[in-house]
Amino acid sequence: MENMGTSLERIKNDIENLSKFNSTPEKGCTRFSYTREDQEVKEYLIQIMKKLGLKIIVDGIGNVSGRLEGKEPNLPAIMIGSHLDTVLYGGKYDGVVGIVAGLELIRVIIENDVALNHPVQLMVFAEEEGSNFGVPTAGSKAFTGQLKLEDIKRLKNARGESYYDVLKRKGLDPDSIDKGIVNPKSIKAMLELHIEQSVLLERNQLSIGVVKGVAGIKAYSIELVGLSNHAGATPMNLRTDPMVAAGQIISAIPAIVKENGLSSSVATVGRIECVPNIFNAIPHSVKFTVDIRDVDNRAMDNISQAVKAYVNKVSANNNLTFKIEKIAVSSGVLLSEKITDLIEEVVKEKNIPYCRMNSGAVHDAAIIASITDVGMIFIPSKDGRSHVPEEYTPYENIKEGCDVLLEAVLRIDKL
Ligand code: HGY
Ligand code: MN
Ligand code: MN
Repeated sequence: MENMGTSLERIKNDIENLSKFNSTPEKGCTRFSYTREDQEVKEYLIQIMKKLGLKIIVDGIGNVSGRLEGKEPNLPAIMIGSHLDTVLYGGKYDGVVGIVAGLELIRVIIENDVALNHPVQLMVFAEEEGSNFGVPTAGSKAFTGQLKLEDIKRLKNARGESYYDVLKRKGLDPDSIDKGIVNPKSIKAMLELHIEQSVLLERNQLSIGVVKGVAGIKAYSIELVGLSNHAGATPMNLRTDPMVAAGQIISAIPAIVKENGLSSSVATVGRIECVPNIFNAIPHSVKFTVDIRDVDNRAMDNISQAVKAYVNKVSANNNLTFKIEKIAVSSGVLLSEKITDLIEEVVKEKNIPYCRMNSGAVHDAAIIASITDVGMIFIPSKDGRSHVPEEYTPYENIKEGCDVLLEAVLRIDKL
């Protein structure tokens, strides 16, 4: 099986075809879970998987799995997982390369009559980006029992629709979510190939990242409430202005991260809303998000405590009331040493320049790591860009990642 490899042509075709399911073709790639584009891309993929003879299951939250039986169907499955949903105006590689890699390695296994012992299961996790309901990795959290039916009934999108109602409207069966929780014994290991989404591999001329740990996330929505008033007639000393306070807090975030976190810690204010948001009135309220990440959970805790304390202090100094709501929380995790060492062996034998590294982005792999051995393989991102239309990874790098993934699966099958 030495010279068995994946096909660059098919990988390229798959990625180009999948990226056509896009609601903003004029600007990057947008494919939110539970939209027409998401439904069509999954139907397109399911057709391909059916032609390959895979057994298809779509669960209550919209995770799609395609299963290739092995010689011993009762053995736990080797899972290849990632996502097809995107952020607004995202790129065409985030998540997609992991799905295409799984599809391609299944094709190679079939056409070379490789009789694996274990089943291979390709998983398309729903709502990894959290673009609808603000919960990243919602699909893999439901798959592992970390997101329950009562959460689905509670969570609402920007239009006030409950997650439950959206799933029902899409013809899914949210009432079956709790029954769809995976039995950890049914999975041997999980692998995810993903673009790095930062600069380390490119800057060091490396082709593969062997991921040691995946960052967790603590994301909050912070609302400051003051007293709206006339922008011209209200003297500066008589104002209760939430916008000024928001500016003080937002500009203090980098220093708070530096003082309370590690060099790997990051925090981002990505969204801000103002009411009534007109140029000639002092705002009534300002609401903004703070997204804190690190592999190290203590660092994330320290930063989030410090942010909350500072919001409290600035609000008191400005006579404001405030509200802090949790948007998303998941722990930073270290991935399986056994699988990470196996991936490193493959990369070394193929003489590919690589490094061991952490992921600053959150991934489904981190959620599945709570129930089985997980490994992640990174490939370079041009200029380190991602979650933007400019996101790009050369097809040669994607194929190289697919070949490493294929070899890793063949070796895990022998463990
Ligand atoms: O936000 C993230 O880290 C991931 O892309 N969902
Ligand atoms: Mn991703
Ligand atoms: Mn992403």
